[in-house]
Amino acid sequence: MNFSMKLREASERNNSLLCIGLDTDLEYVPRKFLMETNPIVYFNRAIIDITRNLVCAYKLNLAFYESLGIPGIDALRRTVKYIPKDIPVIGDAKRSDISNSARHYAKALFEVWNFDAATVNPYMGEDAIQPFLEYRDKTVFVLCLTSNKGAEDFQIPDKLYLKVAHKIKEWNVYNNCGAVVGATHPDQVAEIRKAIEDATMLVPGIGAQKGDLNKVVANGLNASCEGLIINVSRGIIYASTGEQFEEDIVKKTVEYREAINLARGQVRCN
Ligand code: OMP
Repeated sequence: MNFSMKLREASERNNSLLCIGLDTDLEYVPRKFLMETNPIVYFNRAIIDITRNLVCAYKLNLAFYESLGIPGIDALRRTVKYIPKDIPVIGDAKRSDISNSARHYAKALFEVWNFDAATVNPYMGEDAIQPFLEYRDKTVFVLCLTSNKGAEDFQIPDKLYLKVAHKIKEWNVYNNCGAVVGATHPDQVAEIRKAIEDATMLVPGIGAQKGDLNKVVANGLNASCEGLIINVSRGIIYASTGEQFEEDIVKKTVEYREAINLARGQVRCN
């Protein structure tokens, strides 16, 4: 099943546009897992067990795993394997390179790690993205307007993000190209939605980065009231490190899912 179909089914089944970012940092893993040989694996599994009926996707940022060396790589592999097959998994590595190298990055993300989607950087242009797009059953999320302050350096002047958005529309021939847009730019979300039409938008920046959830939902849904994946990482997985961490994480996840659905309910759809 391709990414889009998997996403739609998971989203409908769980009534959710919420993606949990498994950006797991050993420093915040509850003490009870620290006895395990690879605590991140067991913490991630616990999160997946309690949230699998509440999300439309999971996203793993590879930095958190690669930075731990071989145990991190092992944790990445075992976490992706543990996620139920009917929930899409996004590999967030923000890759791209000359096409000969990009082919290998794409192979690693899609064939070795088995991600259903990946994030890529558009700075090197079309031939650096093309090897990812060739995997038609996967989805490629192109950084369009990032959530960080540095977006002001290149992306915002002259509205470079809009140029990227138009390219995403052009590259979305096989319905497998979407945009990453930070929730810290809720007004630009509307402009980008117009430019990419019905393509899927991955929106990080809710929670710890204080993006505007209501505006993002109002401005980011496509004409069918879909096409939006809202990622929360720290705001959920570090909701608590205490004994009751499972309850706290479920509570936070439900809160975010309901807040998104409430905002979605206010939007008139086709
Ligand atoms: P929290 O701020 O903890 O919710 O994490 C946000 C996640 O989204 C991290 O994995 C970031 O690397 C990622 N992200 C952004 O925060 N901003 C962006 O503009 C793009 C991404 C991303 O591509 O996912």
